[in-house]
Amino acid sequence: MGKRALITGITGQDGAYLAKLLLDKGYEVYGTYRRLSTPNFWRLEYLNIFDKVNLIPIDLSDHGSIVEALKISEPDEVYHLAAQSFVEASFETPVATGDITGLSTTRILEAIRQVCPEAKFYNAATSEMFGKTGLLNGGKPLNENDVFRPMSPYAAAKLYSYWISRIYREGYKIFAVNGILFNHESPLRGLEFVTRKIANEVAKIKLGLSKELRLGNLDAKRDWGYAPEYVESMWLMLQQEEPDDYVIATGEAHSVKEFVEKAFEIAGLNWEDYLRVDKRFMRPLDVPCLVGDFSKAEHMLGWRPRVKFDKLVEIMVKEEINRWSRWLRGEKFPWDAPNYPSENKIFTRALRM
Ligand code: NAP
Ligand code: G4F
Repeated sequence: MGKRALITGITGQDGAYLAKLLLDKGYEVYGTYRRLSTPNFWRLEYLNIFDKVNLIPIDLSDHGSIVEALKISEPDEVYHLAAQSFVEASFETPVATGDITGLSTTRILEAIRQVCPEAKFYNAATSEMFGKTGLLNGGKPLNENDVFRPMSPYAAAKLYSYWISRIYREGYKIFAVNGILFNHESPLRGLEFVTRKIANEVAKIKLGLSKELRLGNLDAKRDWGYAPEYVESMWLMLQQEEPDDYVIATGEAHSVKEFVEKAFEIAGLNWEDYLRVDKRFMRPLDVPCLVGDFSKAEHMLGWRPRVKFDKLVEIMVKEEINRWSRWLRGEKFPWDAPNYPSENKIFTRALRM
C-alpha cells in the first residue's frame, strides 16, 4: 500500500505543488484547508489535482480540529506548511501571526505526540529567521550554523516554530525536521509577494491593462528559487534515516530592482517609464539581504537548484502575459469561478462517528 501524507495549508503555493509531487509518487494525499467565505482551491484546480486530494477542514487555532485531521488521515508523513506567511502583514497582526505561525506548530506536534508519534514531521522554517545576520556577515551565503536575528513578527514566530520542532525531536523522539527555505516563487505565488506582484503588473502594462508598478524597498536582496523544486527537498528530508535541519537556496542574491529590470526587459518595455516607489509598501524593518548556502542539502539529500534567477523571472512574466492574453480573449480561470470539491473528497469528524 502507498504511503499517506497530511499537508497543512494545501491551498497555498507550496501545498499545491507538494500535493502534486506526492500524488505522482503514489501517496494518498490529505490536505487541510480553512473555511473561507469564498472557496480558495484555484491552485489545486490549476494543477489538475483538485479531485485527487482528500480535504479536511481545520483551523490552526483549534487544537481539536488538528487532532481530528490526524485521526482521519492516519499519516506516515505530516508536512506543516500552513501559516500567516506574509511578512508585511505580520507587522499589522503581530499577535495573530504569533499564534498561527508560531504556536500552531506546538498544537500540531502535541497532537502528533498523542495520536501518531511514529509519523514523520516537516516544519516549514524560513530564511527570514536569519534576519540581520544576512547583513552583518557581509552578504556571505548563510548555512545551518549561522546565528538567527529575526527582524519581523513573522520571523520571530517562525523561530519559535523552528525551536519547538527541535525540542520535540530531542525530547520526545519525534522525527521532526526543519526546512530552512529561502524565497521560492512560481506562477502560483500569492499576488501580494513582490515577484508575482511585479510579473503580474508588467504583464498587465504590456497588454494595456495597467499603467504603473508601485513598490516599496527596491534595494532589498533575496535568494529567489523555483517553488516546484523546493517542495522536492521537503520530501527528501523526510526520506532520511535521521531527522535534521537543512538550508534550501540557490546561492545567488538579486535585488528587487534587478527583478523589476529583468521583468520589463522580458516584456520588451523600459522599466523607468512605469516604476513608482510607494511608501505604503515599506516595512518598519526590512531584511536587507538574504542568500543561502545549500551545500549540506546537496551533500546529504542530493538536492540542488536547477532554475536560477533569469529563468525564474522569464517563467513568471511569460505565464502572466499568457494568462492575461487568454483572459482578454474571454477565457475563464479557476479563480473566476470559485468551486467546492466533490463531496466524497471532504472528510469531517462526522464520518468517524
Ligand atoms: P502561502 O501560499 O501563503 O500558503 C499558506 C497556507 O496556510 C495557505 O494554505 C493558507 O490558507 C494557510 N493558512 C493561513 N492561515 C491559516 C489558518 N489560520 N488556519 C489554517 N490554514 C491557514 O505560503 P507558501 O508560500 O505556500 O509557504 C508555505 C510555508 O512555507 C509557509 O509556512 C511559509 O511561511 C513558509 N515559507 C515560505 C517560503 C516562500 O518563499 N514561499 C519560504 C520559507 C518558508 P488560505 O489559502 O486559506 O489562505
Ligand atoms: O516578496 P516578499 O513579500 O517576501 P519576503 O518578505 O522576503 O518573505 C517571503 O520569503 C520568506 C523567506 O525568506 C518567507 F518565509 C515568507 O513567508 C515569504 O514567502 O518581499 C521581498 C522583498 C522585501 O524586502 C520587501 O520589502 O521585496 C520588498 N518589496 C519591495 N516592494 C516588496 C514590495 N514586497 C512586497 N510584498 N510588495 C512590494 O510592493
